[in-house]
Amino acid sequence: MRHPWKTDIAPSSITPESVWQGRRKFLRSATLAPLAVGTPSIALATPSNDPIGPALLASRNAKWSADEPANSWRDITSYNNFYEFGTGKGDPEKYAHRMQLTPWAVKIDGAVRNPMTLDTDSLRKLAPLEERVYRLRCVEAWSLVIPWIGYPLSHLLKHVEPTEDAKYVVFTTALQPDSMPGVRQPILDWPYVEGLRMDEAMHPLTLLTFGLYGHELPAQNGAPLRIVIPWKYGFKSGKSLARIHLQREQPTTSWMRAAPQEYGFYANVNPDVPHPRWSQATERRIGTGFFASRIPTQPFNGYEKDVAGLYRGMDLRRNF
Ligand SMILES: Nc1nc2c(c(=O)[nH]1)N[C@H]1C(S)=C(S)[C@@H](COP(=O)(O)O)O[C@H]1N2
Ligand SMILES: [Mo]
Repeated sequence: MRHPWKTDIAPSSITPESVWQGRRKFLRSATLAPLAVGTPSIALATPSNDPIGPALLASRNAKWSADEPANSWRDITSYNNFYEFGTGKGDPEKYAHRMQLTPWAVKIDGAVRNPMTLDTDSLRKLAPLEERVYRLRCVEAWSLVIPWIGYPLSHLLKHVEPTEDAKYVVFTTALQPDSMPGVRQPILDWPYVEGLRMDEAMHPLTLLTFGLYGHELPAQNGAPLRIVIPWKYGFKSGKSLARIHLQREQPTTSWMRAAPQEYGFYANVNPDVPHPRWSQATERRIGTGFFASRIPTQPFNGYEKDVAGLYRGMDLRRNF
């Protein structure tokens, strides 16, 4: 099936550097053709479309990968939300490299038998890395398809041995006022805080993420590690994690605190429940050009059969 938003070729099951390199060469030589047949012109031939940064390799997990072409490296790393660095889509690419990434420590504590503080390397080595192509649907009604690299958060949570009191997981992300121009503005109550119910956090789709496209995460995508929950609006997927805290009570997240009528705790992608100020029925796939048609948004962002069971019996209009 051809998608009008096709901007890359589905990677093979294993994606060593050389494979990506070869694929990009192919794309560069292939970019002249689409213009001739009238499909949208996409900025694939720019040097900045080459992945940069240290390599991070992983085998493709086909079971948990979307059968759709991924967005280009350029799209994924230049159109970002990371309000600590400003509210413009280009601000994270411009400023996030100022973040101090070493040393980095994530504190995992609260309702666990084995609290610990781990550096990036120890966290990365805790379980085998997988490449997973996930759709990312922003609450602003645009979307990307991203080949992430990581492992299910459940591996880390089991490692710290949750107690009976562990009903919710709270993610607190990094706060570095000296390198984050955005936190001088009171847009959110910094640091950025997100959360999941324990069963959501333990779900095999919930990915502790260290890289994308065969490379370590660029700063603007949440280096050195972030969480990715593909069936929820993008704001649930906190970047640059500093603390993972397990507790009995449902936390108040940054977006709930800022606008409780607009952003709920669950934030499952739902085309039938509009945001108070706009529809969620369709989305714009980034990289397809301004005149490309919008595509229908799927319940739970297309992961309905995998996750709908988590919400059986819940009123999803009330628990938005
Ligand atoms: N710490 C932090 N995490 C964040 C955000 C943010 O502003 N700060 N923005 C969120 C939003 S709204 C989205 S859509 C995704 C975007 O992830 P991406 O830029 O890697 O595509 O990150 C989420 N994680
Ligand atoms: Mo978002």
